[in-house]
Amino acid sequence: MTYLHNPGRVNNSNLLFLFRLFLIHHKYGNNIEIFNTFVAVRKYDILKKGLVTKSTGSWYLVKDSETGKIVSCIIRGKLRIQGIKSTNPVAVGDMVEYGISENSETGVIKNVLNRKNYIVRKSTNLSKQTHILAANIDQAVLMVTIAYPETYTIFIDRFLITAEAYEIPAKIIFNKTDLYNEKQNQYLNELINIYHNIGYECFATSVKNHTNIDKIKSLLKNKISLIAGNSGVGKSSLINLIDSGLDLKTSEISDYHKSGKHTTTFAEMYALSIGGYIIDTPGIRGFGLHDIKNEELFHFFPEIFRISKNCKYHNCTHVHEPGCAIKKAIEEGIVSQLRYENYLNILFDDETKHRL
Ligand SMILES: Nc1nc2c(ncn2[C@@H]2O[C@H](COP(=O)(O)OP(=O)(O)OP(=O)(O)O)[C@@H](O)[C@H]2O)c(=O)[nH]1
Ligand SMILES: [Mg+2]
Ligand SMILES: [Zn+2]
Repeated sequence: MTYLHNPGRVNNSNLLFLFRLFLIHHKYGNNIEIFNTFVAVRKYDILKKGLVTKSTGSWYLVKDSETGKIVSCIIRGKLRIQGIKSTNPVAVGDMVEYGISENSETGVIKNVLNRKNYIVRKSTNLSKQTHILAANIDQAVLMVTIAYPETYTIFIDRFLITAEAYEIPAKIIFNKTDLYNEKQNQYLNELINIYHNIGYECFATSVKNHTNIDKIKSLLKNKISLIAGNSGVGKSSLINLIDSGLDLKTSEISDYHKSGKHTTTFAEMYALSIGGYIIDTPGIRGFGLHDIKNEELFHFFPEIFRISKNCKYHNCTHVHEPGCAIKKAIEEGIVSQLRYENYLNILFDDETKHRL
């Protein structure tokens, strides 16, 4: 196509640059700081490494790997990462390369380095796009409550499936034990028994009465942990108690709905004085299970997976097949009925599979 070589035409890369300037202007308005940053980075291409500690979708806080200084950054252009279709290209916990000019306060993220792992939650829209909650984490801690608000076990199981799928060790904290009546305590013990037997470490805490907080401190020490759970279960309150230097916003749950108010709105990573980092996340309703095929779902229920080797058919889905070892294990009380019901619910619930 000869016209591309016409010397009178505007150079393509300059056009692209101008177009990007236009987009930046459209997104951030007349912010001269961002304009300068954008132009300078393009010119000098100085790249530094840093850790993303906060992401709002349009702004990011990056902790410089060398100086430890926190720099606020924007993204330049489109970042394509490991073929994941996600609504957010950069997540808390990501290691990034960013550029910043000498006299600027704002940097530009240019690359996201390879992720060790990541955990996703369902997107707010109905598309199959995922939202990455956090990346490069050592463990995922799920905080749940038997009441005020009640966390449903299907939510717990979806979280555990997600963690299994991404090979991230998962732990469960049952909080607000100070509020439980006898019946609720009985249910608490039942659940702890079920999840502990599968191999998940469980903790029963009261942030209010400081019960078992020392155990949580040892759990979090020197690790990068994600803390997730429904709104109002006490995630931010726990972090405040563990590290009195942090002062995260918390709020009473609504009496009427007995549910949280989504006080934490963006995932943010905090350095703990005991060593390690914790990522506080907004209360979420569910976790995405996008990549999991129905016939593979049981792989992410470790107790079902272990026993499935004894099923008569190697491709047994543990629903109707004769000679199913899982059915037998449920009768014998080795596999919990509750877990199996959640397995079936997730297996057959196509509608909520990507959305719950
Ligand atoms: N009784 C009792 N209340 C608690 C406990 N832990 C937290 N709370 C209260 O529960 C409410 C919600 O706590 P938050 O820490 O804001 O909850 P969150 O999980 O961070 O909620 P989101 O940020 O909305 O996701 C606050 O009023 C806390 O004081 C507990 O162990 N016992
Ligand atoms: Mg919170
Ligand atoms: Zn089977």
